[in-house]
Amino acid sequence: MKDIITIGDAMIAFNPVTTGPMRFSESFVKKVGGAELNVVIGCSRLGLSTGWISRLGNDEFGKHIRNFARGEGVDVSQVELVENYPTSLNFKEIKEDGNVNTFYYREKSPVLTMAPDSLNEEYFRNAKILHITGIFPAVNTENNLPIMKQAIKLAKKHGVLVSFDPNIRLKLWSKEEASRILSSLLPDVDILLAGSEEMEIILGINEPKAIIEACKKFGIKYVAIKKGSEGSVGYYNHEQIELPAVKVKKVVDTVGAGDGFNAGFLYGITNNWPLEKTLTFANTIGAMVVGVKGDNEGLPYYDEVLEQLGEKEIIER
Ligand code: KDG
Repeated sequence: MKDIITIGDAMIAFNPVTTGPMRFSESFVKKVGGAELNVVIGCSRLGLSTGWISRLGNDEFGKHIRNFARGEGVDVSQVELVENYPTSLNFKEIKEDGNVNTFYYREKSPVLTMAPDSLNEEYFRNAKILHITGIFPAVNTENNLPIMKQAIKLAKKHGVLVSFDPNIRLKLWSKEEASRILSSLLPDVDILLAGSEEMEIILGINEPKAIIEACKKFGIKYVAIKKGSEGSVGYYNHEQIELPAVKVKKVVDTVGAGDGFNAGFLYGITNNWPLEKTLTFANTIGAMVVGVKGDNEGLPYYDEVLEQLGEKEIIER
């Protein structure tokens, strides 16, 4: 039985060695990225059992990503390497303040070789939570939306909770398209992990209280509204809590912070934690991720979160 399974495109992320405009970046370090994969890597480091459904090119980059995910303890039995579709790439431009501009090369993503009947029903039968994001349908709506709908159908059939992060990437689709497609998924969502600006795009509201009211109407049981440096708001079991962001010494790279938050929130739900404990844990992980360069390098192990929370002594040498 897997705690969390996910579906998504992953890519080689080329991180610049220097900050500033990418046209002047001469050296890049080869890393791995992909929002859905980052979340299951984060969950896996915390101690959950995870699995990833995807396709990668049958090339050096694809082999590297599959090995990397496997090394992080993510089950890759549902990841196939395919011919003629090169592994997706993402070149990053990192600004002085840690904010990031991304340049995708993923028009012919290997996930385009998937179809709804590529999904293995047994995999869903043996999972507790399916985590999906708006990136997968944004990569190619025509091909990927039916796959996502089939994944949701299988999850519902087998009592698997559906966790959803809109992850709106405006380099992949327009606000109008994102709103139209992603709002149509909300009635099937059990756990919503969204940025307040994303909900503004999807539902036209960004005030957490109003978002939570709207979520209740959709039947969404667990809600986390991520507000970046302003903290987050959580809702479940009839309780709503707002917490400020955890202070960060130096922001190095903001990419992956939302995925880290998601991993922490899903960890709390999986362990039936009370809301405040879950939200504190998730906020702490989000803050830890921005202090490290890379999409998933900053995702902490469980003990590291406890150290950060002051619940475990730090022994450095
Ligand atoms: O959430 C982090 C992701 O954005 C990053 O790893 C790359 O998946 C990615 C994307 O599509 O931007």
